[in-house]
Amino acid sequence: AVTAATMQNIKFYCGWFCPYAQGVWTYLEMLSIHGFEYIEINPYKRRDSKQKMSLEEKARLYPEFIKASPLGLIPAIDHDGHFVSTCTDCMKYIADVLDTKKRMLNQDPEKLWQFFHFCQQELVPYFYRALLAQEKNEQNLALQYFLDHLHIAQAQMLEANGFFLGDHFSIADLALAPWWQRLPILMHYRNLHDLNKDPAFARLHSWWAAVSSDPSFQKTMAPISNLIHNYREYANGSATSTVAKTFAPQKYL
Ligand SMILES: N[C@@H](CCC(=O)N[C@@H](CS)C(=O)NCC(=O)O)C(=O)O
Repeated sequence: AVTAATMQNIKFYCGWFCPYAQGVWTYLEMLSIHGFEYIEINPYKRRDSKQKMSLEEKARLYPEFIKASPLGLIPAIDHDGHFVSTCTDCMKYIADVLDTKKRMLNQDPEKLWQFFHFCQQELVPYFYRALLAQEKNEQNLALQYFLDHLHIAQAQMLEANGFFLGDHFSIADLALAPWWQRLPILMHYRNLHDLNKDPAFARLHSWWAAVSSDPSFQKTMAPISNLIHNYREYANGSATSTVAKTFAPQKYL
């Protein structure tokens, strides 16, 4: 069984700015009584940049991290020599192995994972496409798709108020929360209107009120002004990171 003591054997490779890592971090905070080892990794060439660092360079700077994450991406976990990387696999590992009381699941975990994958695979890409696109009409198209997917997301919530499950935080919430927190980035660089004031997103307002008042999630929230600065190379088209390549807008629109 996983006890508080074995939680202490977790090395969590994270980055303060990384939304993929943030969901995993929140989950670990929720389960942890005596803590885990938080290891800050900057996978880019410079501080606050989005310039790709070669794998060789990462392996030289962070040899232990590369063992846990062979592609050199955060988040990653080293649990007593058991290595897990990518946001989804880390979440699954925590849910299966560490969340012994299944605090973040319910009787129907399949529905939660479905929503999780919908957010990760369908919705989140438009956040990046809107930010990465340099042409105005590509930006606007991506923003429109992003809003369409947010509408679908809120329609899928299982209860009328609060978290995805109503009164209970779950993995479903963690798939969307880091990007909703980052909406001001799209407001700053892409003129997105304030969705927190848009009555079309009333269900998500109630959801965000619940998520953003949770102490575990709050621990992981970077100041938005720091995030806006950190994301500027996505917005000005100079980013060379994996995310920038994966969501290069011309490939998708
Ligand atoms: N598909 C990965 C994405 C993770 C990711 O792209 N993380 C970024 C930071 S937000 C990273 O480590 N980038 C380093 C790089 O591009 O080399 C996941 O789901 O975990």
